[in-house]
Amino acid sequence: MSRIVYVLNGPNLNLLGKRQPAIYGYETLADVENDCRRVGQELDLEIEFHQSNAEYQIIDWIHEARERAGGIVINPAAFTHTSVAILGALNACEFPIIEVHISNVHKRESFRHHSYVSLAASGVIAGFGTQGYQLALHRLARLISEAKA
Ligand code: DHK
Repeated sequence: MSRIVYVLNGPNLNLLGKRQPAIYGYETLADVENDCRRVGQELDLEIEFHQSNAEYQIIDWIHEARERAGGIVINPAAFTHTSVAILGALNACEFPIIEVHISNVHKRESFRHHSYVSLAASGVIAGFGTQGYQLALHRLARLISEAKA
């Protein structure tokens, strides 16, 4: 199985570090990307890291990943709670998908308690801050190696 992993980030995550730091912390998306690249190297994963505020762009990256990747880590941000279209794109993938939320969505407003994306995810990480991305990569590396064995 391919060791390419797409790490996809949804709307407003470009403002990470500046937006509601009490909820999302002070680390920027560039910090998260650096962490993912470092951990990716340790785990022998090739990281494709992207962020967009546009739903169609995230869907296009999922379609691209479908052709060449071994897994996806996705923080769909607000699209988590609204996007049947992103769920449809993820359902078209045959590799493992890990859903990440920086905040503990279950401790927040009730509209954040439902995720369309979870229907396609092998696992969900929420409330571990930006460290959640690193945990997700560790889990994906395990799932990719198991699929190979
Ligand atoms: C990020 C967002 O922007 C919210 O819309 C989600 C998620 C939670 C996060 O915790 O990373 O509800």
